[in-house]
Amino acid sequence: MRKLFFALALSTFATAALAQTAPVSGEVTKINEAQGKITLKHGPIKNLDMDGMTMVFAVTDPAMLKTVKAGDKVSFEADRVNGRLTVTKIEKAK
Ligand SMILES: [Cu+2]
Repeated sequence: MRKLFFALALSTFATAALAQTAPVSGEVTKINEAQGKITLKHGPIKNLDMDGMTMVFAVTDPAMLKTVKAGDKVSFEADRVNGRLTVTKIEKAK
């Protein structure tokens, strides 16, 4: 019984995570370390129901802003965190 519960909990979690975010390609146009913000020119973001545009995002961890710089092509994930559009993951595009 306990095993079944864990299996259910895990699959529910996995499904929710999949529905939440997916990698989006974009380009860094500006970084504001003081305010913990990054401006990205991004393609469509399905989980946020957003078309391509250039916009400002918050970041979950200010350290993320040190891993990329303006002009970098990136792959990132974004979500609504406490009502703010936030980059939850970012890396240079390969
Ligand atoms: Cu946008």
